[in-house]
Amino acid sequence: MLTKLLSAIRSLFHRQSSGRTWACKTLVVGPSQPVDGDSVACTKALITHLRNLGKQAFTLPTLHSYPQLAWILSKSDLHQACLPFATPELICTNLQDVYDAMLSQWRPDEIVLVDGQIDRLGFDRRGVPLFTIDHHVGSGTRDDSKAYIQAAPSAACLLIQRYCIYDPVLVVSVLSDTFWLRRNMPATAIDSLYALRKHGCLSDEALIDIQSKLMVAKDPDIVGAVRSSDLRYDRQSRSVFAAMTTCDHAIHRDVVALLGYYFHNLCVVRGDGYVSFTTRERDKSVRSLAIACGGGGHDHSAAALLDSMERPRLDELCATFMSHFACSQ
Ligand SMILES: [Mn+2]
Repeated sequence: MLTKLLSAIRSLFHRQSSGRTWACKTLVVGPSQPVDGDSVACTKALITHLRNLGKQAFTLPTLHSYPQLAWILSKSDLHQACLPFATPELICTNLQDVYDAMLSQWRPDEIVLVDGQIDRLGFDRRGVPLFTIDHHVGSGTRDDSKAYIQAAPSAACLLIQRYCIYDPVLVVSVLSDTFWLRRNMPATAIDSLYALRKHGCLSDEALIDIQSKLMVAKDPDIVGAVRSSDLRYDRQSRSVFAAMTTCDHAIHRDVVALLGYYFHNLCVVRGDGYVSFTTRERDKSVRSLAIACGGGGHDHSAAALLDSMERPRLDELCATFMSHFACSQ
């Protein structure tokens, strides 16, 4: 009885304390890398939410983007001081230059970083305070004045469940990070989709529309990229190692998706050294592989940036990766 009462009080307190006092002027950004459906859609939803509260909110251009996400952010989401630095796709080459130019005209009270942590911000804040909302819990969970970091299917689920932000664009986040409700806490993700639905933000038409925007025709260069990769695989352990020659982010992501149809365990190195690890083995984790290369991530999906793309380094990485899964049969 007492336990029940305590838990009811705790839950009431939690609900009361989850309301956050947002700053008057907020810069909302995702991590500099990777830019994905979760970070972009959360950025958009948070900007809209803050503006609806009568506050000023902007974001910066990103270092890259994907065509299927191009409809989410528009010029009006950027401060006008940033526009000369951004392409029509709202991409820039140097976040620091854009940020500094913005500061000369508009200084935010706070930066809110969604879907990544401070080491991924990608620019010097010049003393502006930072608040982080993230669902990557490799370095632990947090709930204090500087960060809200809890396990969740996507950062959007934290915006929905904790901050009561209901925006249909957050469906993009949920679908992206759960691989369309296939992985990464997919049933938990349904709670967030249901919350959107309950608050009148998710109609059948909206869900169909968002899914069709996310489904773009595949680039035939994906096939070429696989063919020109240094491809090594082990049928026994269902693992594939691929070192790509291209640095193209979209091609890399689609090569990972394509190889995922044939293999359970993937290590795919992009031409610039960015390496992603994924596994479908329930009892295996790739996080330690990424951490060993200076990166991090989730149990079933993690990434790092290699210090070298020289042959011996790739051989070493391939050997480590293959042996990690060698006994998984
Ligand atoms: Mn995410």
